[in-house]
Amino acid sequence: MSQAVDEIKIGGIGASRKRVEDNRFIRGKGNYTDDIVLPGMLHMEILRSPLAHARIKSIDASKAWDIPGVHLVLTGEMMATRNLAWMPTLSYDTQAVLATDKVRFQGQEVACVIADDPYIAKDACEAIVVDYEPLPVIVNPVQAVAEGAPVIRDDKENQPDNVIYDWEVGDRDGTDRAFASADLVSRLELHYPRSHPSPIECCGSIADFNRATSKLTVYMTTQAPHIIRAAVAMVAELPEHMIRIISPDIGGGFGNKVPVYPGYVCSILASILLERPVKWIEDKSGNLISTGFARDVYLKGELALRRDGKILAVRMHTDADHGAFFSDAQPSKFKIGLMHSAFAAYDIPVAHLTARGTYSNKAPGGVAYRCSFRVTEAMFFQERMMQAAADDLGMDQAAFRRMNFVPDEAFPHRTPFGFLTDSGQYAKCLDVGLTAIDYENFRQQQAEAHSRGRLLGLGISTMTEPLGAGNSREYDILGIKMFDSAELKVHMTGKAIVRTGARTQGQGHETTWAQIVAHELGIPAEDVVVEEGDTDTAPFGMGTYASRSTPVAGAAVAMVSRKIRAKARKLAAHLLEVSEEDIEWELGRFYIRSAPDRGVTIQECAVAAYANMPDGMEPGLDATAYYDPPNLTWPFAVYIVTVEVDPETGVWDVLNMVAVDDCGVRINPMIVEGQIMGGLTEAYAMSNMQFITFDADGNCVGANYMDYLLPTAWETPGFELHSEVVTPCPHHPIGAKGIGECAAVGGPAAFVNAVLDAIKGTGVRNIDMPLLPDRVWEAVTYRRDVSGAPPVRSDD
Ligand code: MCN
Ligand code: CUM
Repeated sequence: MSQAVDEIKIGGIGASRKRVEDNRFIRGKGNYTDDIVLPGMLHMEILRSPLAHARIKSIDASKAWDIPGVHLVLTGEMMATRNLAWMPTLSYDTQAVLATDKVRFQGQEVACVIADDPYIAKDACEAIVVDYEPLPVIVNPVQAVAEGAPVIRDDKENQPDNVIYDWEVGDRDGTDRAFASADLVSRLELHYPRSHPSPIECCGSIADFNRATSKLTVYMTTQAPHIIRAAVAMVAELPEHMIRIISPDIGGGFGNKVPVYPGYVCSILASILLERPVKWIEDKSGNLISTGFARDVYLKGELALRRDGKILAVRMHTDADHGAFFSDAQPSKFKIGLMHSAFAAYDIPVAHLTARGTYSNKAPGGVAYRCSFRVTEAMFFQERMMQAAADDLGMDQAAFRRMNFVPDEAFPHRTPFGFLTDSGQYAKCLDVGLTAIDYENFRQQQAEAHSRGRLLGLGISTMTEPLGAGNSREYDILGIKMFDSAELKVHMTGKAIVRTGARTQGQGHETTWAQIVAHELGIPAEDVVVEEGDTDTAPFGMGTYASRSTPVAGAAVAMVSRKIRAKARKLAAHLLEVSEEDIEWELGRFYIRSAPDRGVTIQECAVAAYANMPDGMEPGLDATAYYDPPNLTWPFAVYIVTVEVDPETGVWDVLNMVAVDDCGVRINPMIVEGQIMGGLTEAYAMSNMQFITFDADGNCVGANYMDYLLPTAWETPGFELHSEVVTPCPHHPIGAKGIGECAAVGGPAAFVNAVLDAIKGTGVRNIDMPLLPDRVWEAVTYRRDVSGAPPVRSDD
């Protein structure tokens, strides 16, 4: 009889183990960057530009220097003397650290003050006099390429205009031919607005340079500590072993904490100059106005259709507004990130995408906010186009999607843009969703309600998205290949510590990595601590974003556990006095094949590794694994929403929302559900209330929580989650796919499609997000599309 330990009881894979990190978080015992106090620490504040585009004629900081308690005032001019006024971006552009020649967006960093406390520093910032000469402002791509537009990046040689790139992918001629043979062409144009991650904790850093040891330690809010170390080594020209980046507890990242911000750089330089620790903690408005934004992409899309509903080809053009600096933090060689992952769920013979990127007088950023490098806009465009096409064909929404899905037996499937999707059961997921929402019944209710003047609508979004960069063949950041790592040390008592190159920000890695160890070794999860985020102790890895932790670092945790198991097997053979070939494994225990009662536990093997190893064996039981995934993982999701729209006010309410997610094997089902609910809440926010926009002068609308709306539990609708469909990832050691972003990526289209379905009779094809009541009202009342593109009127 088997004596294996019970996997669920020890908190292995499939156990909804409570999050161990919450023990400290709910007791107020988290350790965030702002909680850290170092002896002799000074405080830094940033002076930001009030104007979106202006030449700097002069900066007079003399009054700031005179304020008691001020230790240093940094300006662009001083940074320039150290070659630090500009820094390289992850997209091979340059970005101003502190402005020298011009300011290029409202909120741009102009100067920093370092003082005894943050209040003195803030007052001193206000004492700095900057003489600006205003310049014409650009807030959208049309203005950026207009005749006579001011050149925003006149600092760059070979930059005669505001175009950053013109890029294309796919088969242009083949697509043209398919369009020529189509029965029908469906077209859609829309804008995905700027949105913002808005984690509870803003960005911040404490730089601590020790002249005696030459070591620089930086505590900071980063999702990718090792990448920051590499960047600091390059920019500050310090050797790597003299740089230690520590990312303590993070109060939410959502992509906001991937980029390198001027505040980090300035605090580091200030600490080097002053030889004291310097803390910078961003305030909320500073975060909203200047931090790495997301989206701001315009789409022109076309589907070539056969009369029976078969999609023959896709043509897309996107215009991306990147703001003042091209600083997309994305690791692909594709200029527009993974935009061309669009339509991966559908079996489409041929496609072509053109993309143009332009500068504007807006904060830089581009790919943050719960998205794998523009997958969010890709899937939104896809699912909005799918709805428009089904309507143009007069076909049922669900049937149109189903007939075009990649069928189960077609995997691995090469998409028309060249991605290789791994596995899935798309039609089955859709069926689960349709049953859950009671589709046929709702369509009847909808028709009845319509006859009485009530507007009910149903929106569907079905998509697969690429999560988990890289593989190293195709993905790199500044030349560093995308892979990840895990180190596992099993102590003599059989307790263990696992460290990875990822960095949790709320996703629960401290809980789930221990579950993978439990699954592989039978060591109870509670006997395994997880540590991440310190470059002096963690193995080299690329950090947490793009839902890559489970696909890459999580895979490394499984692989390193297997290395440990291989060594433990040798120890077991020694302890049992048989040869290794006679040994079998069951969870938590090795035994002799011919005598199953005679066995040793993994804990007994651990003791032996330190106390009773065979002659010639290296003592100890620890190992490191680097994992280079063969492919991205491709989870699939179905989101279905029903709404009622009030035509008198434009207000819409969610009646029901159903989510069917297939992310392969779920390590911790409860955490996965938490990820989905959080993502759906953000999807609801983006579709309903949340955006950052600009008036014609480049003033940012949305730089405070009066304008930038966050949904609370009160506004957020209920979600019904389904986990019936599990298609293991064929190339992942435990069959898991990423889940962290699916709901935020696929969710928005379901909400928007539902509202447009409710007002279908009006002939309106598009209302740009967020679907604020006044926009919906305008669409219904005047029977016209409503654009959300900036500039907005400043009194809006
Ligand atoms: N998980 C699982 N089974 C799976 C897949 C994942 O149990 N099949 C678990 C993982 O072990 C992990 C969590 O779910 O604990 C998320 O895993 P994964 O999908 O690998 O995503 P990452 O850990 O890489 O997290 C990144 C992702 C991104 S890119 C954004 S943005 C986002 C998101 O996570 N930011 C978040 N979710 C967030 N959740 C919180 N609370 N805070 C953020 O900042
Ligand atoms: Cu683009 S947000 Mo997440 O990948 O950190």
